[in-house]
Amino acid sequence: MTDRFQFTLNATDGAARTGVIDTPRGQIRTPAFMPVGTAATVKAMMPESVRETGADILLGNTYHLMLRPGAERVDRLGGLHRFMNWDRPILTDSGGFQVMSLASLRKLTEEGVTFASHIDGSKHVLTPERSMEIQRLLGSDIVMAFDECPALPASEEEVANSMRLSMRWAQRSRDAFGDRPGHALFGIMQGGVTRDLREESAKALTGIGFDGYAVGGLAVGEGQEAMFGVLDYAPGFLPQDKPRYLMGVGKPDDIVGAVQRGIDMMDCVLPSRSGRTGQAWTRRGQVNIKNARHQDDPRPLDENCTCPACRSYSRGYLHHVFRAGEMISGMLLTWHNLHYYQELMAGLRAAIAEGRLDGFVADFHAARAEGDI
Ligand code: PRF
Ligand code: ZN
Repeated sequence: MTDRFQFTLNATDGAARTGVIDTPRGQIRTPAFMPVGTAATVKAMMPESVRETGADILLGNTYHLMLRPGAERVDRLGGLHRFMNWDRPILTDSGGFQVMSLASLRKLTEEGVTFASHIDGSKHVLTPERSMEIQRLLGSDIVMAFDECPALPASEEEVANSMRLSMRWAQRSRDAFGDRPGHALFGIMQGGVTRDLREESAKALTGIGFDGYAVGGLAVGEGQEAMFGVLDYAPGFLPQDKPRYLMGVGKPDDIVGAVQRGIDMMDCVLPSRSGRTGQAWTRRGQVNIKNARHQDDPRPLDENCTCPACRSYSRGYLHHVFRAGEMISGMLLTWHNLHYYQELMAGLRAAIAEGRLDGFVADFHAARAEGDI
């Protein structure tokens, strides 16, 4: 175990990379998928079970935890790792993106953003300095710079002004974070779908200097083709020797495409959220367990999956507990979905290490084209 934060690149295949991030709380194998534990829990999962699916790191949220139960309270209770009983690495998002999508009465200034809580309407302020303080109180291992992300489509001028504000906030985040051995600070690239703005943003961030770099501002309404268009060049603007994190992505085919284009880390609520709404993700695509075609089906969701839902339960049972509104429905489907996502990441890592990513991706798409059996 290391007392430092360090990224080691082990192999590349085309633009794709595989490696390891060493942290004092353990290793993160890349490409990595981070399950989302917004409110200090990956919903419907025990932390031990999340680990069993193969996750090396979770994502937590500044915005939610500052509102409830409060960052100072989490600190008094021993920090986020102890609070939620997850002793491995945690990355925390910085809050600005969630303010824009969840809070009301938002007011954006050079200083930061004021807003009303989506929980009780109480008034709050987030600045780069306060976001760094909250993420320190939580005990986050990977801290995200405070940024702003415009919803697309937006005018190029809006995207440029927003990106430049985020770059000034990135400098303030860097200054406020200071020097914290064993903890990392990641900068966040913005710039929408405009190549020049992405390049300008990358230059600003690399000039400041971060431990890792996120590609923000994607998967916000532009569609997969436009997102891949940006990912064809944006990772290339970032340093080879630092991790690259694509924020809030995505569906399995988004993940595969992003990894092919040089992304090392991702997070998304999709596998956990869709597990609670009766959607399963398998090698053969999406399965809606609500559908009546499953009610007499004795087969598992996926006969090749080794997760508890597939080892011990039929589609007929999974259909029944969903229809009956039983809690085990969300538990089993979330477990399966997280297991499937982590197995996909393990498959991508092995394929890159062995120089056979193209074949792996071809098989991935072929299995999905066959459809659910
Ligand atoms: N910035 C931050 N968090 C994010 C995003 C961003 O641009 C996105 C965009 N997909 C998801 N989460 N701070
Ligand atoms: Zn399964």
